[in-house]
Amino acid sequence: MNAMPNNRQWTLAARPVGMPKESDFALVETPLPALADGQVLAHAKFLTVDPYMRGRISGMKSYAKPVEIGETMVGGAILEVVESKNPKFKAGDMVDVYSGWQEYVVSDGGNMRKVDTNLAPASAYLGVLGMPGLTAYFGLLDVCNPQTGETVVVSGAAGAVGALVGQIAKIKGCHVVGIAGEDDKVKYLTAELGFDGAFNYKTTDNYPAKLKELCPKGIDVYFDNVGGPITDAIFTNLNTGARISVCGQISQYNNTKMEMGPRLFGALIVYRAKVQGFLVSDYAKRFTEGVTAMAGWIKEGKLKYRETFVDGFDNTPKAFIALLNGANTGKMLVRL
Ligand code: NAP
Ligand code: FER
Repeated sequence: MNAMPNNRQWTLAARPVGMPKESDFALVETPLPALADGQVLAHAKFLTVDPYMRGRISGMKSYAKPVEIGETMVGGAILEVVESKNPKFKAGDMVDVYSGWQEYVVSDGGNMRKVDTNLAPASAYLGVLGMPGLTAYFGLLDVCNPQTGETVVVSGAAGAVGALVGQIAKIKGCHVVGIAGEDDKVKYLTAELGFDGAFNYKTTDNYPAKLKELCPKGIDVYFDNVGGPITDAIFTNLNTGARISVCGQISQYNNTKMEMGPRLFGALIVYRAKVQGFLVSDYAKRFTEGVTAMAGWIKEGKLKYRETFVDGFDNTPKAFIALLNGANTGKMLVRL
């Protein structure tokens, strides 16, 4: 047997206050156990950094257990099998594992799912064909049921989830407007992804007026990735029977004090609107349906996706912080 390499892991060193800092994470090196019969050794090729990780390190009570100080950061990854003593896997297989911020995994294979690299490049299974893609698919179609001719607005529109939400809404024949934080992202949405309109929330003063201009028939569906003042503005331009899918609230994740905004629930009465939060994991039984649909649209050229790569395992905390600062277009990934 070959000598086992050392593993390296990014652990949580301190609970961040506000925007996370690199010093909130610590790199540790640990030896790997010798491979036993039935086990697989795999090496990470892509790690995903996602906004929900901010919640996991906050220590607040939520839908999932927090990462404790000293524990390895959680998260999805695509790994390549290096050595296998398990008949179900062979060297070279690409596998999807929820193994977190570490370079190597030794496993009995129970937590490893082979990915089909003939269907899509391996990294796509952390984005368009993975958790963010399924979030877009079910959070839009199941929660909001958008109809042909309706107006759909999505915030966080140039990110992993948002860029897919807008394109799925276009596939469904909707008028689609995206909100993002850079002029290049706004251009990407309208020039490359076929959004009907988009604006930069960082350089636009009057969100309600901009929404009225870009949504002349009012808003039927709002897919909320961000919360805060952008979401407040949506309530000024709703149509009767509007549906709002609350996917994320990233504008609030680094707050050290609860933000107090306008109280807008009156609009829900006036417009008989529905607001629903959801977790992608609520749809676990239907993931195959979602992946099949998304893969089909990619093949037909109806669904495009981008990835922003940060190279090097050592840069994983940097990539996470950059994601929270909006450095990504499409899915933010670490490439090893
Ligand atoms: P993403 O959009 O690829 O990346 C995060 C983006 O958020 C950044 O690129 C940045 O873009 C934007 N952002 C950062 N601070 C902001 C602020 N103060 N106001 C407005 N936008 C801000 O991330 P993602 O993976 O696709 O996730 C998008 C949202 O979906 C997140 O809120 C996440 O928590 C949520 N989510 C929920 C579920 C679920 O099951 N409910 C599953 C997956 C994701 P700009 O340049 O545009 O600012
Ligand atoms: C999950 C449910 C929700 C999950 C991630 C999320 C990694 C993300 C939630 C968010 O960004 O708010 O099972 O698995």
